[in-house]
Amino acid sequence: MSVDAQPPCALIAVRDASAAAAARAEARRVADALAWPAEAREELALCASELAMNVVDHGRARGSVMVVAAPDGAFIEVGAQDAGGGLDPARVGVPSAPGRGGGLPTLGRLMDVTTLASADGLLAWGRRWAPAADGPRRRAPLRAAIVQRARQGERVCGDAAAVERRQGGARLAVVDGLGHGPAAAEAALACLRALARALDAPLEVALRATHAAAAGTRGAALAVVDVDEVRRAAQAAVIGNCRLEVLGPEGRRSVVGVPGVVGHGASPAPRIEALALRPGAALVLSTDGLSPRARLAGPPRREDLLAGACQLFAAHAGAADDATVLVASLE
Ligand SMILES: [Mn+2]
Repeated sequence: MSVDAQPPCALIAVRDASAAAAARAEARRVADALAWPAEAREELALCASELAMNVVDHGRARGSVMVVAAPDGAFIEVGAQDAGGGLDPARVGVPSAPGRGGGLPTLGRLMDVTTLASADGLLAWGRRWAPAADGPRRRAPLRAAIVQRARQGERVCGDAAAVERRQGGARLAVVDGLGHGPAAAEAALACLRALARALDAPLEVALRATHAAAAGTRGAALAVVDVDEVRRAAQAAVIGNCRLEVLGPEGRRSVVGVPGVVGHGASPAPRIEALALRPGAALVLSTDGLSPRARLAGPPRREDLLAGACQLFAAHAGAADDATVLVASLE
């Protein structure tokens, strides 16, 4: 493979606060390579810098920041990995938190998809879709935040989650591989890959393909929703022990799942539920590592999706299972 075929990317070692300027410069370089407008480029650069400072302040100043563009230029991601004590979800987005607390909430506000994955340290990253050609200020109508942690004592999380853009919208999924550890992760990732491969197919077709792809793995439970940003509608399905809730101005609605294990036995006949999404409506997808009592009072503000996901996680994620929550909001 020629070096030119590589999408623009950068890796910045973080040992002290000087890494913030380096991260900012590298983020600008990657955004310039994709000809992003100045405003989006500067927001990306701010996130890279905040992530570097977060490693310094909360990650024992041992870690790195990365900036990576999608091969097709559809998005840029900024991420950081550190050697700290992992996620303290109760602290994220709490304005009164002592010290510099702006890092992760800034990421949640300026990125379209933000993910916090907690292990020995913390992996934090955000994805920003390339600004649309019809206006540099335009942001993707759908934003999401994902918070995830492996079961205590496990090195690998058996849950997986994804947000994939598709024609006119996005497909959101959380998957819980049966049990925990590497074999659970393998099952969850097989499901996510199958859902991504069938991204343009209707949900029912994609679910059948996922069931076939997960055969030979331990199997999984999942919650999937296809959001149609134009019609402000969604199609949703839950198989097994995952949960999906819609929060709107008029109240909340839970999508009723069907029992079964994706990848095992006869293909579970998924019950596809049609949902209307009012402006500001939120979707909450979670695995059973979160207690069934985990509920947001109402749809969070778009800037506060990460804080909302962290609140749910802080109050309702147990240490006895892998836990994942995805909170999304449509403009
Ligand atoms: Mn589980």
